[in-house]
Amino acid sequence: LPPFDPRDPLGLDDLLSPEEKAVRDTVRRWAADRILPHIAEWYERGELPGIRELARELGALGALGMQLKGHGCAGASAVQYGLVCLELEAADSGVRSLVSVQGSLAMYAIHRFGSDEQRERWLPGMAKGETIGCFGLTEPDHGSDPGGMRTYAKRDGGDWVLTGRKMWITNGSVAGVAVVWARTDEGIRGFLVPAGSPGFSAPEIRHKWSLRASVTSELVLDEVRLPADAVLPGASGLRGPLSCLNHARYGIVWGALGAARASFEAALDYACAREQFGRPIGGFQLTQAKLADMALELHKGILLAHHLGRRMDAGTLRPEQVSFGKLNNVREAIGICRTARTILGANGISLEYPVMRHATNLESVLTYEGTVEMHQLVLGKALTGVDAFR
Ligand code: TGC
Ligand code: FAD
Repeated sequence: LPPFDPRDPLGLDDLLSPEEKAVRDTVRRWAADRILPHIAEWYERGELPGIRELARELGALGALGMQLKGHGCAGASAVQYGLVCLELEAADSGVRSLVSVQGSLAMYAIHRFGSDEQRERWLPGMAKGETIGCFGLTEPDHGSDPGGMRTYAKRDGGDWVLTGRKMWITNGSVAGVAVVWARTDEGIRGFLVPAGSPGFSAPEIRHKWSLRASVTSELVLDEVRLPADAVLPGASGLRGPLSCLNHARYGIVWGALGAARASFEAALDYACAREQFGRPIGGFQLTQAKLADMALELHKGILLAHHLGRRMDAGTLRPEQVSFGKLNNVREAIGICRTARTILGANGISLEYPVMRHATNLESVLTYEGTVEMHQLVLGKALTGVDAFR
């Protein structure tokens, strides 16, 4: 029998092809080199310095819009994309967020719903990380209920004129292009708003206690005049943005487990080294119970992510199944991080160790891309046939 590996107790590596392992290992090395040595300092400062350079490096790795085909995108599998999300979030959720929003939200929207001209104009530079994108759906008064959005676009001759506000928008202040969803006379439509458009600004939101190494912004649209071809021709109705969310939520199904894995491994190492009452705390039954339960949920989560990834690659993944994965894996991941924190005792609250940073990051991940409650209601509706949202 192969030996038991505490870092892969179920032997889940066997599920991966050599190519998938190569992608994973490349990104893991990049994160170890470029993110891990600095992340505690960046987190404390509440910044992601060098974000443009990091984006270009991620582009060179093929991580931006990596599942998309053509226009300079890597055309990778869903499982490869998932592995990249996991490795990036094992470093920090902020870096995974940068990649999720760029690839799964902004680029995906343009790739799926854009015209040929829009794809050619934006996607090659975005795949290289030369242009950063953001995705503006949430508003100050409409988060879980984006269908109630107030931002509106009205036609004026051949132009569109956009007015409104978006809130909590990842990458907003550094984006060269914002995908903005707005109400029109024809229902909800998506618009490509280049940075620098008169009337458009993206002030950064400060004083966050989560996702501190991530740029989060407000988008202000004050009669922003755009040409007729700024609208995404293929998207009409809430189905457009929600389709993009399926893709980003799928990445989070994997990503959250990266934060959990890093916290589990920190706790395991600590439990084996730290002594109290004359022996390693990992020798106490209560600590072992915690470690065993953490390992169960971490690796069950990875199995679930694999299953959903194979379904996505086969074209059979349903949105309800994405909700299943996002709800389960983020909720279990934050539980693992919180338990890891208890094993580290006082050190658990220090930025010297990654667990508190991961736990506080996951507070955002629990909320964005659909809160726990939204995914419970999606599943509740699928199970019972009754819509309990309103
Ligand atoms: P409802 O009436 O159910 O649906 C309206 C239309 O949309 C279709 N639809 C979907 N299509 C594709 N994928 C899905 N998952 C879909 N869910 C619904 C539906 O079939 C319908 O189409 P049609 O053609 O019949 O009109 O809509 P509702 O108003 O009842 O809302 C449903 C609900 C609550 C599930 C939805 O609004 C929702 O998911 N709310 C949560 C909002 C959310 O997740 N926001 C995320 C913003 S982006 C973000 O957080 C980025 S953070 C990223 C990072 O930094 O990593
Ligand atoms: P609300 O919708 O006000 O919800 C508050 C609480 O009420 C939640 O617990 C919710 O589950 C509950 N609730 C609401 N309705 C119901 C109901 N019917 N039944 C039961 N409970 C209910 N958005 C973007 O568009 N783009 C981004 O790039 C982006 N990045 C983000 C980055 C960060 C760091 C954060 C924190 C958020 C980001 N968001 C982004 C916004 C995010 O998607 C929203 O915060 C999320 O959808 C929830 O909306 P809300 O905060 O307005 O909460």
